Amino acid sequence: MIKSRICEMLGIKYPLFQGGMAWIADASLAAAVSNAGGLGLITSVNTCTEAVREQVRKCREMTARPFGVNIMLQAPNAAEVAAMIVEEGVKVVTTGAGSPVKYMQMWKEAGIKVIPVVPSVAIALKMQAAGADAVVAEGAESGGHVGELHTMPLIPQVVEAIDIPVVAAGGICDGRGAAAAFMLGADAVQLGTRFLTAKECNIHQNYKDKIIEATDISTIVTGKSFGHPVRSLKTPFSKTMARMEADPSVSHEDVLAFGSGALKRAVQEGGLDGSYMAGECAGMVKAIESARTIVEDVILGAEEIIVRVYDSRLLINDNKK
Ligand code: TUI
Repeated sequence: MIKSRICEMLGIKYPLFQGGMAWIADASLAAAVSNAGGLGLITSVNTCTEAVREQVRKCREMTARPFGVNIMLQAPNAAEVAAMIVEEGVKVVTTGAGSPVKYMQMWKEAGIKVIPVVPSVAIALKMQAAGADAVVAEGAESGGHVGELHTMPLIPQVVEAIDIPVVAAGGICDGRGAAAAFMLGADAVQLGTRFLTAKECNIHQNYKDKIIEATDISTIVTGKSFGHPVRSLKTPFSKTMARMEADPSVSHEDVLAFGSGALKRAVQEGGLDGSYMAGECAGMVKAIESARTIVEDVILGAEEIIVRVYDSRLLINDNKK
């Protein structure tokens, strides 16, 4: 069975995290992933901090296994959620879209395992020096807010630069991707897009349908020119945003205002004015499945591939004799 030092560190069965997707990752999804042996994560992006607290309490009722909270550091209530997770005795925190250094001491004193999402080697080194327990290195294949580097060159460079465990994210959605990530030196994998169609994922049915209908070229990155690169499904809405961004007569503020609240609308209303954030592997997601089926498919699939590659290498060696 695939195990790594991250399983021991967090007390999880499989080295697999579910991404803490903004507006999406709730107690229902996080508990289902944790119950399946992975690490479920609850997003801090909700109507208010008390709503996040409620999700944490609900998740604790739904699973006895470890789970965590993902804090989106650009959200206005990030500091409040940072304190709330200490009050609630949450054991694992992942962070995104910024540096969590100012919360690190508080979290470490509370015995929380801190796992920042990083888009580069320089930020991974900074997080290790600040006392992070592990990092999630996220390639630009992922959905939502993305960095510049892609997973294939990002993971080995981060693995080489730091000593703490590395969780690979971005473009991983099945056993093949997970096996590749382990080959690159990752200690675990994180999946977001694949969990969008989980039975326990409470997004609008239109969002799930769009993921299942997606092909290899169905995503687009908008907002790069003004420092807010976001990957989402190509829709008339995201294409309009891209056109606005390319139009010199439209200010960046106007583009941002156009996109404001659009992820929440997609998740809750499933309408034409939504931003359907998704990673490049949306084209590989073909069914509504339980979180348990997804977790087992990815981990057992990776295991099968790794064993097959190992066996075939032995075979080549045998043939040489
Ligand atoms: O955060 C994410 N992905 C997200 S956040 C999000 S919410 C949103 N809603 C509406 C519009 C835009 C976003 C949707 N998707 N991924 C983790 C991630 N973190 N990717 C890149 C980073 C990152 C970037 C810079 C982490 C750290 C960093 O700098 C740290 C430093 O030291 O400055």
